[in-house]
Parts: sequence; structure tokens; C-alpha cells
Amino acid sequence: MQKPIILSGIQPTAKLTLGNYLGAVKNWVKLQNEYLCYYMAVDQHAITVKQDPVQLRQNTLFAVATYLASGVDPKTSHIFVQSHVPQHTQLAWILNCFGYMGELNRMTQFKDKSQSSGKNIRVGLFTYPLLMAADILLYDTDLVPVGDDQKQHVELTRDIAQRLCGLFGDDTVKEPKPYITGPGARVMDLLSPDRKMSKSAENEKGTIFLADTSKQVEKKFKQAVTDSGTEVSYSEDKLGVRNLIDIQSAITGRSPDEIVSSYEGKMYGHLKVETAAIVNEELAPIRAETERYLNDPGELENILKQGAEKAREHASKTIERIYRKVGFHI
Ligand code: ATP
Ligand code: LTN
Repeated sequence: MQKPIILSGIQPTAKLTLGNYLGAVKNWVKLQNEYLCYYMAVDQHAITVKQDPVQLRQNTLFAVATYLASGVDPKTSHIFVQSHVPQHTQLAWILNCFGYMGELNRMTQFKDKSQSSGKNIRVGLFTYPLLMAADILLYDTDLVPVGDDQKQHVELTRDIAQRLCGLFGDDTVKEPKPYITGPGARVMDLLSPDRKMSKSAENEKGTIFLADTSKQVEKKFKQAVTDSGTEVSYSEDKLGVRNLIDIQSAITGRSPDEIVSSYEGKMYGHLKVETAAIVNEELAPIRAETERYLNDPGELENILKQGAEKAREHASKTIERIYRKVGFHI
């Protein structure tokens, strides 16, 4: 029996963050035995905003090295770079012809990102959810493990899948489901805990990068914004404290209540120092292993070559099926 299929990806717009790790990669590792997994670095998504070509290439390898260092097993999961598989853009064009302006206009990520794009907003930033839908539909994906911010894009993919099946038959594409769980689903910025932690935040002090040194991690947590008061509690009106508890919970698996009770009689300072220690303990081996992979580009290239071959094998069958359905002559 073939295992159900998972697909996910991260944009190599910068070096990955604790948000990417807890919201996505850590779950990818947990799911890889039960599912057949396709994990990508989505470089074609990255160019929807300005990129330096040299940095983009480096960040792409950094993302892949991080997947491996975090425990994604290239023997069972397919790890690849989106631009190595041309079927993604082939299907994206078709979806551009079946997605609606109104649907894309509702995407909150487009609204947020276009605000910081200045006058010249790239068309790709607007149609990007259709490239993401293509990524997902190409592999007959059952489940898409992502952070909370991507739920809307997966819902759009479901709508488009239903539309295509309605027009061309139920066997056209598979309708995927989002997989969003746990306290790591939305890691917040340490300085502005009402905003999600992001690779491309204006102030890097609010973001923990996986490549940060232990000292940098300690410093950032020390400076994290906590709310007024001193008592550690888990509530909607204490976003900063809640975020630190969620980060601990996502790493240790302890519930927020358990964590709160371990801080009885202690102050915010303790929470910050201990959260930094827990994060460092989790990230130190990943950091070292990422470095090891980056120092062995031959091994990385090999893994990516094999991953892309496997991905193309599946994607080419899907694109052929969809080409037939829409009426292309093949
Ligand atoms: P950018 O700043 O370039 O928009 P990003 O850091 O928001 O990037 P993406 O590449 O858009 O990251 O996201 C990759 C994956 O990481 C997605 O599954 C996304 O949901 C998840 N993710 C990103 N940021 C967080 C966060 N703060 N908390 C939880 N998950 C996150
Ligand atoms: N849009 C996603 C990254 C992404 C993705 C995907 C995630 C691109 N294609 C397919 C899951 C499945 C983001 O995090 N910005």
C-alpha cells in the first residue's frame, strides 16, 4: 500500500528562523515515517520579493542543509529545489487561468507584503498562491504541514482543486488538507509579539535565526518584550510571555499549564533565561550539523539531484494528466 503524501516548502528569502523550524521543519521530521514526503526549498517563490542572486543560492543550500540537519532523512523523504522541477511553473500557468482575481485579493499575506513593496508591486507576489497551489497539486498531496499563516493558501488550493475536479472530473487533482498543530504553529516576534516571527522582519533583534550563536540567542531572549507585571501566566493579554511559554512547549512537549506552574514564585527574567537555554540546547546540534552539510557541497548536490529526479517522476505524470484534461495536444 502506498503511504499518503505530504508536501511542504520554505522560501529561501533569508536564513531560516526558529518560527520556520517550530512551525514547519520539526513537524516534517515527525511525519516522515508515516507519509511519503516531498520537502522543497521554494526558490521560485523567493523571487516574488527582491533577492540578491548570490545570497539566494546560498540561502537555498542553507535551507536544504537545515532540513537534513534537523533530521529529515533523504533515504525516505524527497528533498529538492523547486526550480529543478519545471512542472511547478507549467502547472502554475494553468492555475493562473483557473484562479480568480477576487480570491487572490483576499489573501492576507499579499496585503501585508504588498504594503512594504512600495509603488512597484510584482505581479508574482499577487499570483504566488497559485504557484503554491501548483506545488501541492503536482504531487497528489494529502497533507500540507505548515505554520498557521499559510492556512489561507492551503484553503485556496482546496477551492481550486474542487473547481478543476468539477470541470474535468474527480480524477483531475487531489484535494489536500492543511496540517497545522501545536504551540509552534505561530511563533511571534520577540520584540513585537503581536506579529509573527519572520525571516524578513525589519528589526532582526526580534527574530531568532537558526544560524545565531548561543550568545546571540541569549541576548535576544533577554531583550524580549514581556508585558507589564512580573508573574508568569498564559493569557491572551500577555502576548510576550505567552510566546516564550509556547516556544518552550513546542520544544519540550510540556503543556503551557505545566510550564506556568514550574514558574510559581519566579519572575519574567527566569523565564527568558530558561527559554534561551532550552532553545540553545535544541538548536546547537542542528547548527553544527548544518555547517557540516554546507562544508560538503558534493553530498548536498547528490541529495538534491536524487530528490529532483523523484519529484520530476511524480510531477511529470500529473502534468501530463492535467494537460490532457484541459485539452492540450500531447
Ligand atoms: P518571509 O519573511 O520571507 O515571508 P517567513 O519566515 O514568514 O518568510 P516562509 O518561508 O513564508 O517563512 O514560511 C515557511 C514555513 O514556515 C511555513 O510553513 C510557515 O507557515 C512557517 N512559519 C514561518 N514563520 C513562522 C512562525 N513565526 N511561526 C510558525 N511557523 C512559521
Ligand atoms: N508559501 C509558503 C511556502 C510554500 C509552501 C508550498 C508551503 C511554497 N509552496 C507548498 C507548503 C506547500 C510560505 O511559507 N510562504
